[in-house]
Amino acid sequence: MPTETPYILWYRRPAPQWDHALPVGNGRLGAMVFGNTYRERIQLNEDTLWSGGPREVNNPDALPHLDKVRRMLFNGRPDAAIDLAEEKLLGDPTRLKPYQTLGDLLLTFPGHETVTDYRLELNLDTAVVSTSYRVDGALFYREVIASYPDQVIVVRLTCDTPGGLSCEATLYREADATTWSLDDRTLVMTTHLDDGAGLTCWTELRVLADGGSSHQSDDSLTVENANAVTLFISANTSYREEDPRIVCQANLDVAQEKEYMQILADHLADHRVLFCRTTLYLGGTGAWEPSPTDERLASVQKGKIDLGLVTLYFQYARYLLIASSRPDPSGASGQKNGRAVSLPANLQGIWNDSLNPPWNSDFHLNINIQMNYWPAEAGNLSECHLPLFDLLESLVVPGRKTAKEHYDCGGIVAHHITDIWGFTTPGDGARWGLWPLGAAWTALHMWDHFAYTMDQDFLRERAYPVLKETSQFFLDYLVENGHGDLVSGPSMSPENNYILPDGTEGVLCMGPSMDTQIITELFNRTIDAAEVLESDTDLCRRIADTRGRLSPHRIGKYGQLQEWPEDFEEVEPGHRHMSHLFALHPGTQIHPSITPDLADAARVVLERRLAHGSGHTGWSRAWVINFWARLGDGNRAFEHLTALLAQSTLPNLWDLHPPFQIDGNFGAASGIIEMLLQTHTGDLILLPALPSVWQDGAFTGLKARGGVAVDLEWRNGRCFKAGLHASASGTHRLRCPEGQAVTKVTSNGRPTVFHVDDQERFVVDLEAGKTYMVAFQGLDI
Ligand code: FUC
Repeated sequence: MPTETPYILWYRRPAPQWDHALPVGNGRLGAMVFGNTYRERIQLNEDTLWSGGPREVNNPDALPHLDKVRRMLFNGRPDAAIDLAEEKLLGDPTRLKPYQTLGDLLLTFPGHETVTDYRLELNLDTAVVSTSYRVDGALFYREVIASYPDQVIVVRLTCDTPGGLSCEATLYREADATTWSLDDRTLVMTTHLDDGAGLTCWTELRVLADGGSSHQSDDSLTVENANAVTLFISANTSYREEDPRIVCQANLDVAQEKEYMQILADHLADHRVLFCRTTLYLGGTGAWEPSPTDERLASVQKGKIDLGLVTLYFQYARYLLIASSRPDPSGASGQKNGRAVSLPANLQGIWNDSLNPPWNSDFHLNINIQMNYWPAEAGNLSECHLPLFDLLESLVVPGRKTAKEHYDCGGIVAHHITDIWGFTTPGDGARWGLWPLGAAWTALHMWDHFAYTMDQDFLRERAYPVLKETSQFFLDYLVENGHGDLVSGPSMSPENNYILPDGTEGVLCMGPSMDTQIITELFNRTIDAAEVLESDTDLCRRIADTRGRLSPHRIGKYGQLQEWPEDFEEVEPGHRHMSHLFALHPGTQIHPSITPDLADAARVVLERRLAHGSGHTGWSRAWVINFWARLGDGNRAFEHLTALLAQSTLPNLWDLHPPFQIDGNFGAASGIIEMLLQTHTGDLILLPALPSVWQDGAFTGLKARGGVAVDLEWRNGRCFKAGLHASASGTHRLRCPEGQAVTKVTSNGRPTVFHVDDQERFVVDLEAGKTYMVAFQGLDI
């Protein structure tokens, strides 16, 4: 079984368009490398470069109309309700301003129009994009890295012929920017967004040539006949820095003093600490294959099964998370003056080449941002989860204000979209935006971070305050539906429409199932957190009472889990959102062995949606993989994983909505983990949904809740051996594939006591800092 597998994306030609180029990133700075030989374009991003600014968005007209909209919905008038909601209940303004491109680094290499031996590659193990080719026999090699320790992007150019390197460099942005040279090695681009009314940005390029000569023009630098050239780029905006120039230049000063090999070594060490925690092998030759990545993908599109491409795709998602979501390097966290100290991956991660990207490349809170983080903990990248919490904490103050002014409630609320400016009101339009569960769903990620790391300080200082205040909002906000149940609303089942018996179409309603499911999960986790912290007994009693009055799951005429409180028909039965399956995934309320009837009803929803064409967007398909995995159906999960690769994946392995949207990459990686290891029920379930094509395989370093990293090798679909690395002490209950039993648990060669409980789970106490080896019986090899 291969242990060292190179995870490499590679191509025989440059990227013909932006969404085929190869991404690098350090969480804050991003770059897309095309790999052109004559005119190279390296498109740049800085994660705070958003249009717009702080503003008042609450609408004083909303509260006086809230009850009226609720009454209309209770009285079966969703058409009137949406009209009034559209007019009165939205924030003002309703639209977000976009996240924008920083611009391009353009490099011209005279004489490199015709080349041989071309290769463009992204090595996931090293986080280096390289381009190599020959011109008249001379070998040219180009590397691009985005260093987290040094906070710079570095482009390194070499050639095996002394003095063979000549190149012209400039910085370009389509609008709001000016580029000029400071001296023959320094180029600056200043940006002032929104025609001078928005953020300012300082981008600086420094070119260090080994040998040869350097010249400047007004807006470019030229190096001639050098042996090697190193280009350093950094950028900062006024979002966090009073003077972005100072911090940008300080970063460049430090980086420039270092040898390139040292910068690279520091970059590798930093990246590999995160990336190399996890390995995955699903059979065959592993991730490696002698053909280029675009050709492998094309073969999968024609029906070939390429298990190595699946492992590559999985590790690529982990790479993308490392590249687009890192906490502040200073160790600071949370928010400062209302601004998030670090920013999470947005709809495009960190990579955007446009001034006006799809959906503003914003933070969508009605599934997309959460999906970005589904693989964060189980994929052993807890640190990369932290920027999401910085963003959430930046919403606390504005979210309190919106809760008060729009709903007259305590606590925190956010709706379906947000930005870097603390947007918490209903936005876009009532049919998308009037959905007050955005903060609640995101707050559940804070609980998950605790559940995987068992970091009680994090729970006390960061997670619990947010869980508590988010729960407090719902204690005030829920209303009785006339049948004794408490319901949310006006809200919706994102973003689906229903049909009333008289043919009227509705989108808003009182008590959509997803809301109840998220609120239940939120209440559960808030109580769990308070119990761990031994605090707020009275509040928890109130939360538990309220939870007991939430409307129950309902099963409709098709045997399906109902999406709305009434058994309505849907306008689009193949809708991409499957919101009412939240309780199955990522929620924890439905599981085949614990709630079999509800699991059957969830399966009916899934079958019906898929029969009507759902899964057509990448993220929707990714969610489907997770659902099938939770239902224990590995073959169906694999079928949709294959469909995602075949129908919704670009040659650079980015997910397609279409257009490019990164959530599907992360959602599918989560699905792959869910097929191999599930811990959401409290048990540690090994191989819960193994497809028949993954009969032999191994992983290392996937994380289980309770602070355990798990290694597993399986053969013929049966567990062969496992390793458990405990970072926290606790009791764990292992479930093996049907018919298998644990025969022995050892630590340091010494047996560890375990017992089998009445549900045939193998119960073992693990001690923090120790590694345990698990042996299985019933392996037929
Ligand atoms: C949700 C989805 C869309 C898209 C957008 C960014 O609103 O319904 O498909 O992913 O987010």
